[in-house]
Amino acid sequence: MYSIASDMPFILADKVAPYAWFPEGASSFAPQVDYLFTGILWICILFFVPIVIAMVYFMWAFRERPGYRGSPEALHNTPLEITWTVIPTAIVVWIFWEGAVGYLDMARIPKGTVDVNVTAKKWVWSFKYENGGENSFEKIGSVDYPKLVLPVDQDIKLIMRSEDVLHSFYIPAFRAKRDVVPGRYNYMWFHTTKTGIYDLFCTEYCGDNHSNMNAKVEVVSEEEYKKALEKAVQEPEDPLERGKLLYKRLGCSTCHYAGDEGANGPGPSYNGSWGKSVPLESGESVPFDENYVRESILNPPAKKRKGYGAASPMNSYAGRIKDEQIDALITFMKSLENAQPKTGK
Ligand code: HEC
Ligand SMILES: [Cu+2]
Repeated sequence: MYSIASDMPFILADKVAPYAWFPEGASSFAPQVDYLFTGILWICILFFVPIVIAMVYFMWAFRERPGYRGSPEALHNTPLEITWTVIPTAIVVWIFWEGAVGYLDMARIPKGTVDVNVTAKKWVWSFKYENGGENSFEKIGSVDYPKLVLPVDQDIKLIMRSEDVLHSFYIPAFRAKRDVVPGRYNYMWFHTTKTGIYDLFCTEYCGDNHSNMNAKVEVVSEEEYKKALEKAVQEPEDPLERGKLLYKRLGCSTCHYAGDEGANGPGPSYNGSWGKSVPLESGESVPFDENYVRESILNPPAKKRKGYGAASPMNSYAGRIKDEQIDALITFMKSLENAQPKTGK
């Protein structure tokens, strides 16, 4: 399992804004969101405190005691009632107005954006750039994060879809959040204002390893972005390197432990599997070889491994994976023939 917990300080520390508990803003939405959030927070405080003080005072002043008789009927005070109707109404209208303006700004996608395709699946984010290249990964601590590279001072449009269940795309530093839905595209946009590395979270509970469905967004200069795009195009020639990359890029690592990385479940570890005999739900056994791996990738329910089969969350990769990519993954699994199972778990 990824040890996200040990990397938590990295995620939470750094850049905490003076108020609003958001990280320091890095998109053009940030000032507006922070302004409204802080405004509403202060309105709440300015109402809450006097109301509670008055409440406690009235409890004491009008308590029942010998010789005290309260008013037999509710009293009426027109100026007071007008005041406490008009002021809150004005405040609510202001909140609505600010909220609506901000919402429209986020909903209206400008022309001339840098477009990135975002795909969510259990439990990995993947990013495809305009030139067809896909994202790389960045190791921080013990965790390999998918990394989305974006140019600074640009309007960015994300075209988002999910391959399985509902996910939600959230970059706190950009104050940008949107659901990612299977069976349709969802769009969002933002304008990057600052270079740096930012957190990206899935904020829709999407199954066992939801809490590991994180990524990093790196905002870089225009030149660095061009370089990153060139690098993003190719998959490595070397089949083993290619297999290692695909293992992460295709999300296998979110369910299968391999080498010394990846999640410890719900899928079996590849370590030491190659060439062994695999017991199936059906009672038969099959050798862990090329054909078994291929079938497991293209049609996972065909041969269910004993003890894993009942509620297997593995989706078929048919139509999403090329034969050479399967070959590369096989090379990767072969290289783990003598790898040790994960210890200490
Ligand atoms: C959402 C979790 C998940 C993802 C993602 C996933 N798998 Fe699996 N995989 C499983 C589970 C659970 C099983 C065991 C049940 C079964 O056989 O269907 C399994 C079984 C397998 C098997 C059979 C292994 C054995 O020991 O019997 C292979 C091979 C495999 N997966 C390869 C892959 C590859 C390659 C990828 C990425 C392209 C991948 N899986 C992505 C969950 C996943
Ligand atoms: Cu998710």
